[in-house]
This record gives sequence, structure tokens and C-alpha cells, in this order.
Amino acid sequence: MNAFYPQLIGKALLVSDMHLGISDPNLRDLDNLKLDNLDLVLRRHFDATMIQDLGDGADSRILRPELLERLCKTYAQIAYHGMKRLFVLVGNHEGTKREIAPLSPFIIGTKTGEYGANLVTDESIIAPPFFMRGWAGDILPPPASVTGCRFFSGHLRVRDWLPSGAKGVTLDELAGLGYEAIFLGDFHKPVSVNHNGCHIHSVGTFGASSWRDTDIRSGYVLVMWDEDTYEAKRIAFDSYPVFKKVKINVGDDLPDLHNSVVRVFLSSPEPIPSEVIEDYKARITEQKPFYFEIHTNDTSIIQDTVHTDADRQIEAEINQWPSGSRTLLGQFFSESKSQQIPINWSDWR
Ligand SMILES: [Mn+2]
Repeated sequence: MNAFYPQLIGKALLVSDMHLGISDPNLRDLDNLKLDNLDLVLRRHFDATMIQDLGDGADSRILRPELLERLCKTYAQIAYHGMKRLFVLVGNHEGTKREIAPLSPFIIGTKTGEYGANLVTDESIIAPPFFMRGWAGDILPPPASVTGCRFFSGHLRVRDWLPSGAKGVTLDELAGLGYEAIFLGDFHKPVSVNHNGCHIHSVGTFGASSWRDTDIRSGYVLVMWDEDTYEAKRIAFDSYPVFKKVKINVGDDLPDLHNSVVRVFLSSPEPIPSEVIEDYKARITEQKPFYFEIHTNDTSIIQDTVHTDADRQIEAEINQWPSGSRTLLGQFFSESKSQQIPINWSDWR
């Protein structure tokens, strides 16, 4: 197990469950949106002292080369400059024997001991005030009295958040470990609870990827701490699509579908005439969802991708950055020390 010098005061940027490498070809554009957002967030929070990817960064052990390349380049901003500590946890989706992840070659190439990128397997890392561990099944991490850390972050399943009968550790068990706060990947929904005096947070997915993520707003978590206190907040993206399932009866109005990935279930006691379906299709298209499907009683499905506002919105945000910063990373870092970078915070709350 590696050990790092403690950071008595700091700011950690936590991302989780990015699930890059979507298999549904209709939704593959979402992968690029996630990477655009990761790029933006790393730039926006260049003052973070620590970056943690809490696992399932990739949807499977094999990541498409173009995505892996972009992910490495994005993380390289922080790793090659030796300015940050990046910790990439191995999740249940991407690990081979929980020791190797798609990012492994990158991490081997950038590892510089105290700084650079570090892979966190089921063997854990002590980087005070955090104790971190990748996916290790339902095994509890060691208690705070053993690790000497205030916080635990890991890729771990919580039974209380799942349907009854599911496997996982309990909130009681987690709270009993004696950590001040716990930050978890795996459960894609963001959650924040005070359980028996321990704050247990599910970071939530950084980029919704499937219908499993229905109604979840994608985002990330910032943790700021000093010797006595800590604060955690989740920031959700306005510009990343939300998966929605909408049930309506023929004749009903549609809810707001702008920039959503949506399944519309259209029902009627009678067979639905094709003009009616076409009319709904036109009305849905008008609302500019990212992607939609219309399902009807007789199981016919109409699918369409509307070219979306989300990528244009993100592109516009990226274009606000000083020119050259997108490619000349060294320049970005020297600029960031000396000048204020225009950030429109209101878009990000
Ligand atoms: Mn996951």
C-alpha cells in the first residue's frame, strides 16, 4: 500500500461512475460530452489539491482507443505537470482481477510517487485525510482508528440504497467505522445522509449513460477541509442530458423534454393512428431532446436523435476559455497562476 504526506487543508474534486464506452450507438455522443465536461471541470477547479475518480470510469475493461486517448490527454493536464495528485479507483466494471484498469498504462507512465496519477485497487491507498480503496466486493474497509484518516472514499455497494435482498454493506456498518465522512462511487444517484453522526455521500454519476440512470442529474462533488471541519457539495451539470421515461395518454400534453434522453410511452385504449404518432414525433422534435424513442401499445418503436443543444452549449463554454488553453496545456497552467479566468458560475449551480 502506498502512503502519502497528509494534506491538513485542501480541496478534493471527486468524480465517479463516468462509464465511458456506451454500447448503444444512439447514445455514443454522450461519451464525448462527458469528456468535455471532465476537461472543463478540471480547468475550473485547477486549485483542487487532489482529484479522485471513484471508479467505473469505463463501462468495461476495454475502452475504445479514441476515448482512452482523450481520457488520458484530459488527465494528463494535471498529471504531467506534477501539480496534482490524481487517484483513479478501480470499479467493478473495469477491473481485471481488480488490479488493472483501462487507464493502467497511462498511470504507469505518469506515476511520480507523491504526485502524478495513482491507480487505487482493492489494496487501498492512504493519502491523509483520505483512505481510498477500489472495488473489493462487499468487504468493509478498515476503521478510521486503524487507517488514521478522517475520510474514506471508495467504490462500494450500500445495501440500504438498493431493493431488499441486494448485496452490499449497510449504512450502520459504514457509520460504525468511525470516519467523519464517507464518499462512495457505485450507486449512480447522488445521496447525502447523516447516519449515526457519519456523513455518507454517494457522489453520483458524472455522466448518465443508460436507462438505469433515469432522472439522475449528472455532476461532481467538491470536498473542502481544514483541521477541524469539512464541507462537501455536489455541483450538477445543466448542460448534460437527463434520462427520462414519460408515460402519456393520447391527447395529453408533453412535459418539458428539452435536452433529455427520453422514452415516451404513448398509450390509448384504441390502436393509435400513424398520423397521431407522427404528430407526437413532430412535437417531441420541436422540444429538442438529445435523443428520443416513442413506444406504443403495439410495441412499435420510433427512434430519433435530434442534434442537440448540449454539445453546442458545452462548446460555447469551452470557447470562453483563453485562446490556446485547450491545446497548450502548459500555457493554461502558467496563465492560471497569473490571471483570473472568466467563469460563469451561475451556469453551474
Ligand atoms: Mn457504476
